[in-house]
Amino acid sequence: MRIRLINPNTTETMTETIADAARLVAAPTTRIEASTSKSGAASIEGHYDEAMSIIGLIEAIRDDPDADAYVIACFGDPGLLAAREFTAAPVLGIAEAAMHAASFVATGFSVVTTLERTRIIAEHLVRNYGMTQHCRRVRAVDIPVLALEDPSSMARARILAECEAAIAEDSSGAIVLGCAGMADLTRYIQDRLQIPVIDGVAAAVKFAEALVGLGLKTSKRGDLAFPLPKVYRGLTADYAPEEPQLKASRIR
Ligand code: 2AL
Repeated sequence: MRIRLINPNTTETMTETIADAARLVAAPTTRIEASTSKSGAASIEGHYDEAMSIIGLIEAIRDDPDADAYVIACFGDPGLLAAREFTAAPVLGIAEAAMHAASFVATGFSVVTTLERTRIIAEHLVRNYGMTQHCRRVRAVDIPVLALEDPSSMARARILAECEAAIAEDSSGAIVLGCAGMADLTRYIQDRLQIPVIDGVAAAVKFAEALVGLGLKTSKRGDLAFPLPKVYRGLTADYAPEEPQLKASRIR
């Protein structure tokens, strides 16, 4: 099977980190094809960045209409429901996948994310995903997304310290890493904490494999039906939903 892994921010180096984490857990028969968004912000750290990333995300799906599944590799899960409307193939968001994985291995988990403002966005996601019973607390380390790649930010040590505080203060049995750019820290932190540490990129890839293996696609009955064809104007004109017959002729 083939999974299209989309980094909805425009930073190539982060896509490489994400793709490495995905390939580490993918089955030998799964091909991971990673893409970096062609438009939008260098890092996604707020509602505006998220909104601006969605066209690039949809473009990445449109450029590869035959993937068996898609993964949105940003912890805000930007455009998740829009993407599920746009394609029938399963679409996984890393926050939703990570929180579900955590709920399978612990009765309570903490999320450790980047900035205070993304911490608040992650709290919204906890509520939207019905995870309030499972998520004990969302924490931020106050490190911008792109600084995760900069050794002088001491990101590894600061994230580890926040995870230790989560165990001590939140009584959490598992940690969810709250940024795709933390994907390469999973093993390091888990080895030190000796509790499950969940990176959403890896979780989303494994859930995508499971859904494809089960033969499940996104329901086209109800709100996730293909978008209704209509005229779009201005900057979005090129993204107007097509007539179903036209779309069917392009998609298997
Ligand atoms: C993210 C992420 O995963 N990628 C990005 O650009 N911003 N999320 C976050 N919570 O910092």
